[in-house]
Amino acid sequence: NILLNSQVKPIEKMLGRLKPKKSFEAEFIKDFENLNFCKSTSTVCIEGNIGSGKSTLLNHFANSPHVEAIKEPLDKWCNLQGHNALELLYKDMKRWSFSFNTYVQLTRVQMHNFETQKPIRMIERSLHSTKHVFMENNRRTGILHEMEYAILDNWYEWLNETKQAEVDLIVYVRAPPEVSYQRITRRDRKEESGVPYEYIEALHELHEDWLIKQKHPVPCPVLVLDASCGLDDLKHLYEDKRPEILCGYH
Ligand code: UDP
Ligand code: D5M
Ligand code: MG
Repeated sequence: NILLNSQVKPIEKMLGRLKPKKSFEAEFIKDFENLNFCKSTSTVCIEGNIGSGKSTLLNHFANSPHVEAIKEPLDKWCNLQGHNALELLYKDMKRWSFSFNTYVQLTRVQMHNFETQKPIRMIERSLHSTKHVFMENNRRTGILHEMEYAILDNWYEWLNETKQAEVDLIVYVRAPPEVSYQRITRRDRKEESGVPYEYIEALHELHEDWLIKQKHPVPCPVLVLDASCGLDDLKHLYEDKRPEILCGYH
């Protein structure tokens, strides 16, 4: 019999609550837990600096029948009931960082919990990089007031504890800040026209602190990909690493 994901979750919850009194009940629960269809979708999260090549990687795997590819919801951030939140943020970070990051946290949780029947849910960034990279940068530079940071942090902790931001694998698309900056300049996104190099450098160091030096909690294994090469070499690299990136699926 085939169970849909939406049916498995409530059954798993119900099983968690059952206290086996008789041995056949215990056996049933063990067998049920061992069945493959109990395994829910794995979340693979693509992390990396602005312009490092995250969307390029996501697009590369988007056609796989095993992958539900979920891009960063830039459209939502750039049109929030007629307001361009991303543009406002870059114009005046001190004024808009708190509200922008509050909205980003909401949209991140929506990405983490996107319903799919496919075995891989591939998402561009996560609730964890919002905290360890962007919020951390804004905390250090004083862009976020201590109290604003505390509110966002309280949300992060609660969302994390209640398992609303689970990740099974992080793929770190790692590029030198000079390369990311060059790509940002070349792609010429209107909202990013005034982004200074120093910001990209700072975000690079924060990614390194988190995913390489592991100074902050990392929620799962990390696969590091060197994305400093050209697009053709990058595509070969993705193909070489396909089994690892897709957690064994081809
Ligand atoms: N790009 C590139 N070489 C690469 C990866 C990306 O020239 O190895 C280009 C890509 O075509 C895009 C820009 O760099 O125009 C930024 O890439 P992407 O949107 O994937 O980056 P993201 O901001 O999503 O990390
Ligand atoms: O990311 C898309 C754009 O969104 C890029 O300009 C960075 C910005 N972004 C994403 N998350 C945040 C947070 N939390 N704070 C500030 N800015 C953010 P890209 O890397 O180009 O795909
Ligand atoms: Mg992108």
